[in-house]
Amino acid sequence: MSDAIAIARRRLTGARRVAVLTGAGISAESGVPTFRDTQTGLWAQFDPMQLATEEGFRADPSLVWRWYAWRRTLVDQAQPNAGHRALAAAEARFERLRVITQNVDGLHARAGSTNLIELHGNIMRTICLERCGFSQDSPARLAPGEPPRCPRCGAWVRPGVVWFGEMLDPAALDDAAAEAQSCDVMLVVGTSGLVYPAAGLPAGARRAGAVVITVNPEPTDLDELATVCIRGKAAEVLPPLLEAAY
Ligand code: BV8
Ligand code: ZN
Repeated sequence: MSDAIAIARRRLTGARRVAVLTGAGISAESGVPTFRDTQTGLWAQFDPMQLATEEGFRADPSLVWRWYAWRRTLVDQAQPNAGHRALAAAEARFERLRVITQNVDGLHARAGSTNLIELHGNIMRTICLERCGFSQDSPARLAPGEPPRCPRCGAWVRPGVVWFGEMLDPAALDDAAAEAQSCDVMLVVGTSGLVYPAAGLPAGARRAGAVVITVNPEPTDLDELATVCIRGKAAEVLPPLLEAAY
């Protein structure tokens, strides 16, 4: 067990409240391409920052709908990995362990995490573009179309995710910020830490006196905030890091 994992386990010993910020990296070993990797193959010529915006959708609804439909097929075929499962299992070991994810793939919930904040929404949810209130958890049940029409007001429907330039759900964001402020330890797993406001949470935790532990095979700017940096893959690191010794 790497020294870093041993040191991190010691910092977790006695912790009562643990917050875990996750990004696309935790789902990489489940076969879901990371945001930066999404642009492989036929989508390589598209900038995700353009596709994941309301402007991008209104400019070409069919293109953006097909991009999300493609990502949904990848998520459908994916299974939670040992990293997702270790976090779900660790919920019972601490007074509170809360997962704050940027991922829209729903794999934390499928792994059994119940104490979960999906900051950027869920790709399986579909809502009305004009926000008439229509929302549904599986696009499959909508009338065919690229994109389909809102059964309530006839406008386009869109994925129930937070696009760039759009505010996150204030309640979810406040919840996540409060968790960062009150945790003893924040684990930061599989994120490049480039997208705000999510990327600001580890700094908030550190300012509030928490121990920050990063898990990532690559260095990121967040390592500057970290008490312990574990250079490894989520599904390989999280089980030994979180297995019951407490
Ligand atoms: C907003 C859903 C108010 C959609 C997403 C402050 C400063 C600068 C810019 C801003 C700022 N405040 C706001 C902005 C603008 C913008 C922003 O942050 N831009 C960035 C690019 C500079 N933020 C917003 O627009 C937010 N809204 O602020 O509203 C507002 C409104 C108007 C104007 C101003 C303010 C909305 C942000 C949410 C956007 N939606 N997703 C969809 O998925 O389609 S963001 C999306 O990208 C993901 O959810 C995630 O957040 C991000 C990708 O990051 P990661 O998950 O970290 O993935 P990435 O591929 O980058 O990295 C993967 C990492 O994993 C790597 O480090 C890799 O090494 C590692 N890894 C790989 N394999 C493994 C691994 N780790 C462990 N194990 C492995 N096996
Ligand atoms: Zn509608």
